[in-house]
Amino acid sequence: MATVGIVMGSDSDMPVMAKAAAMLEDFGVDYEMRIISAHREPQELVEWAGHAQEKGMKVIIAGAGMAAALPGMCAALFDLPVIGIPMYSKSLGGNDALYSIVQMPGGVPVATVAIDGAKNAALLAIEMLAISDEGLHEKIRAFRAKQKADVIKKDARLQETGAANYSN
Ligand code: RP5
Repeated sequence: MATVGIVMGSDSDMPVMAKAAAMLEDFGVDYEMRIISAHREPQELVEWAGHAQEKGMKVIIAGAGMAAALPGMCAALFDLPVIGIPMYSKSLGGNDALYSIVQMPGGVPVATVAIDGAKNAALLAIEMLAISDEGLHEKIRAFRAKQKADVIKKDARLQETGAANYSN
């Protein structure tokens, strides 16, 4: 049983999608990761997304590029939250996928994150699950506190070294 489904349209999406998987692992959230192309193998997508809920999935993270049908098709087949990640592409810079994914017709939402925004997609999925999981909510609080402490440290170093000597 996996709580989150991660699906991508091609293995060329893997460098980005791996970041979502890594974040879920950091938070101890189970996931199932698949490569399923909406355009190249539609029946396989119907089979997977149509049965995702039976397999325990509460959220699907779907990443795709170009004429990105995958997140929208997942939302058509799965009536719990779907988070879409538009992939950067050389020809149109990811705007093609962004527009495809964000412009869903009323009634079938996809929560769309930034182009290549796999980290935030995973965090959003974790926050959705944390609504009914106090242990996970506590991990989010700790994550944000560390994030804040890291920025404070960087600012302190900047004040100490000055702009000319600051390197990140
Ligand atoms: C989309 O087409 C995939 O999600 C990928 O981002 C893009 C290109 O796929 P490949 O030609 O690299 O397989 O379906």
